[in-house]
Amino acid sequence: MKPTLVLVGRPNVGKSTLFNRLTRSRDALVADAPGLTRDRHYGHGRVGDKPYLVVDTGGLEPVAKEGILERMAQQTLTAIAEADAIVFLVDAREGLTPQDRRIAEALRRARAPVFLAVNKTEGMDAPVVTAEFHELGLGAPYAISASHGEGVRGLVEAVLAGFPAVDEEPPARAGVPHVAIVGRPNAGKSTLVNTLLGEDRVVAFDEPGTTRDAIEVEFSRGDRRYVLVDTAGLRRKGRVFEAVEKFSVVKTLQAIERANVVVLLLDAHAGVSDQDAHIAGFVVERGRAIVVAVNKWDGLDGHARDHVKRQVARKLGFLSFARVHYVSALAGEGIAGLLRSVDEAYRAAMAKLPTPRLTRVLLDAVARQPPPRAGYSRPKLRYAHQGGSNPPVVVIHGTALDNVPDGYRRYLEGTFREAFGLFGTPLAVRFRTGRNPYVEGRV
Ligand SMILES: Nc1nc2c(ncn2[C@@H]2O[C@H](COP(=O)(O)OP(=O)(O)OP(=O)(O)O)[C@@H](O)[C@H]2O)c(=O)[nH]1
Ligand SMILES: [Mg+2]
Repeated sequence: MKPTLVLVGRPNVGKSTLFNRLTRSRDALVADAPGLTRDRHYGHGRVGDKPYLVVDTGGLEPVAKEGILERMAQQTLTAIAEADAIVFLVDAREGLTPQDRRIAEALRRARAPVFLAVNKTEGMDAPVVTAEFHELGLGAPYAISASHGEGVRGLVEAVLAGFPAVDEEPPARAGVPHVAIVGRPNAGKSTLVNTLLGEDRVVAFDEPGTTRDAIEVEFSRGDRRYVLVDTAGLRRKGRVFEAVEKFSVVKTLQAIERANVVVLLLDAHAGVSDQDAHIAGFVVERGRAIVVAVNKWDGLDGHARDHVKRQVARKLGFLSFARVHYVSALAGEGIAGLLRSVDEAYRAAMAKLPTPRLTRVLLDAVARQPPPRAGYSRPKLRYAHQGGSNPPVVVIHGTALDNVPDGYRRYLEGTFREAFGLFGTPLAVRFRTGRNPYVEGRV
């Protein structure tokens, strides 16, 4: 299991800047969905063969200006408690502040190792600017510049030194979808879990040793089997499990990592929050299949329902490929349809796309609408093959493909989706240019 790094520090020290640097990835899977929020707080990165997750706590619940620590958001405290490593950011230009001292005090009780990073040190003498921060008692400070990228790699390598290299693949247990139910506190995750498990008398197993207190529960509906991946709500109670509502960003991200399909549960009464959108963005970034379930639908009048539907369309517009279900977890309404969409999304995520058919679909699409000319050359798309599953990756081969605009790629994506009936999963379309002697010959 990949480690989760949690970035903490008072406002304005550079957490978001560091976050962006840690999660900037040249081969992001499907990160270009239009409308995907730019302002991200949950991300994924890797250094060498060590992948990691990152949480920017600056994005969790607002922190009151006064008494920062006393009021440090509950979600931030939970993230600190559940982190695998903590990066505590301070500001070299401001120097050591009383707020820094209080945060350091709280971090000393954390289970995970803390790495103290002194930011904004570009053009400064590292030993001099970091000197005063030794007294925080959190070990030797790392001098970095998040905005200039200085010292960041060294910091991350130190943070990851204690963690093994791990495999990136989502779980694949022969045809049994791993499903994570995620959503904000009180969205009704536990009710949904209880509804799903309750009718089944729970054939449950946990896998001690694989991850710390990770719980996975198998259940079935008709002849379909599923594995429910815990997001911190499941508790063993004798021979059965019960679900309690709890929210943890870290566990949510880890559950998404271990799932093939994610059910994003929204609370119809609360509407679509920024945090819902951030979680959805992370699901897409990680390429997992997704089904949206809007819960507590029973209690709403027509006007309120319209309002929620508009919100879903506006704030989750980047999930245009995902099914949306309006359900009542409590009454068990809409659950059968929801599971059908989970099945559909799983099938799409795992679909086998044969090269001859992919290529035919590609060439038909090009014939209907050729890619625009760019400079001297017109991109030439020759054939396509499947480069991966969950999410499906379509690799297109040809020449001058660096010049294919994003809009055209989305056109192809839509064409493949339609041709292969791929609903509920992100789909990555990548271009691979063969050697082009004409282009390479030009200086
Ligand atoms: N000189 C310098 N400025 C930086 C560096 N990193 C961040 N900044 C600047 O510091 C300011 C705050 O950066 P953010 O990344 O937004 O800080 P933050 O910790 O996310 O702030 P909150 O989310 O409000 O808590 C911005 O103006 C950044 O451009 C750095 O390495 N050097
Ligand atoms: Mg920030």
